[in-house]
Amino acid sequence: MKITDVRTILTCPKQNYLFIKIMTEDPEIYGIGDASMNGREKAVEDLTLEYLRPMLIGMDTDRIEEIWQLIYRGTYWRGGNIMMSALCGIDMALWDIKGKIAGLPLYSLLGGKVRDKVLCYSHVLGKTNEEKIEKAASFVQEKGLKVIRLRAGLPSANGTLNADGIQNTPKVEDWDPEFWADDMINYFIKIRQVVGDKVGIIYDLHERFSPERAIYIMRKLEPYNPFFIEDPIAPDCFESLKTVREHTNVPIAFGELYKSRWECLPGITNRWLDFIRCDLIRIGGITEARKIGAIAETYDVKTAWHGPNDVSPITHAVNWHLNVSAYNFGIQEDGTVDDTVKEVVKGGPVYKDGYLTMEDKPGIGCDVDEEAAKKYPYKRAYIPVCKRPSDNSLCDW
Ligand code: GCO
Ligand code: MG
Repeated sequence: MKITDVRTILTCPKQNYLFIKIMTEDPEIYGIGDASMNGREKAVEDLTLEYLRPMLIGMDTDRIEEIWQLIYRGTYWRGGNIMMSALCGIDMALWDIKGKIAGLPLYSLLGGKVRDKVLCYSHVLGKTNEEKIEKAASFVQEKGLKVIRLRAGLPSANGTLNADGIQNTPKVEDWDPEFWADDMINYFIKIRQVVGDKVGIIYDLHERFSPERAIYIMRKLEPYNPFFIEDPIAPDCFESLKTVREHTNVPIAFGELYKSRWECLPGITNRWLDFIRCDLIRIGGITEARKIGAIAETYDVKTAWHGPNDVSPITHAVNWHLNVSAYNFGIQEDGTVDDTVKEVVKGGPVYKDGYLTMEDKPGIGCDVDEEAAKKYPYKRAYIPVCKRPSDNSLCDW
């Protein structure tokens, strides 16, 4: 089947999302992929329409690997967040088309199911620590979550991420990695006391600490049995990850900022991490996730694909298909999907008692209501920045 058009849908139902829609010779068969990149959506859209669309029209939708390589290698410059996001949108849309033509759900194209449902975790959010402690308890007792996720940061910072108006500059959060490390440790311990020993607790340190501070925190948390500590340090220096690994035995999850298989390699092949948790949109989609997943399986590393609210239900659905069909699946982050988002994007995984399930449909199993999307126009928004209140210096958010 030939590609007849490549279109974009940019919309902001609560968060900005960029979707890529690939049309074929058969008006009934099209594919939709997610190319959302928080804070840079327009750049991805421009690359898609100006440079990728003209070269894709007329190509065969079946040749996903060839198209992936053409965009990745054929660009010559390689990778980068903007290009990999556009590549992901196209890659997902092509897998969606392949599934629709075959009449099979994506997981079936990936080899079929090895499990029936997907263990997941949700974010404990709140404006105060008391509110978060209450939320953690209700997640476990009422929602039946087996694993919950905390994040390092001041409670007052919750809510700075939303695209709640057109912004001209990033919002600023107070943060001081040197000063607040002990508060972060005490917060984790309090939550452990409230939820008991059987509940898994994930702690997202969100690249906020130096290796030395990360080790300090992780060693203090060892007796409290974290499910894993996520992104304790910034991803730029591989030796730092090695140092952290050598000084603590807490399971480590890493990689939501990685942009390729090659960035994942040192952490996986040296076993400096236990869970690889790339964002599918950053790494170029399903085609690349399969390869990273297979390398991880080879080295006894599990997957925990990135799945916050700022990736759309389409990516959540793709994560689900990968998870049910991969032996080395570890756990899935489950971003709560807002009702306005559900009005625009139809389908996606459904939560019940700590697990995610999905109805069988050909392809990825999601669609975008374009009329609904038009009701929520794009709003420029930035990822916030962190500054130390003491001297106004910037640190990792
Ligand atoms: C997570 C992440 C996200 C990021 C967000 C940035 O683990 O879910 O750290 O919440 O902050 O994706 O846009
Ligand atoms: Mg994270």
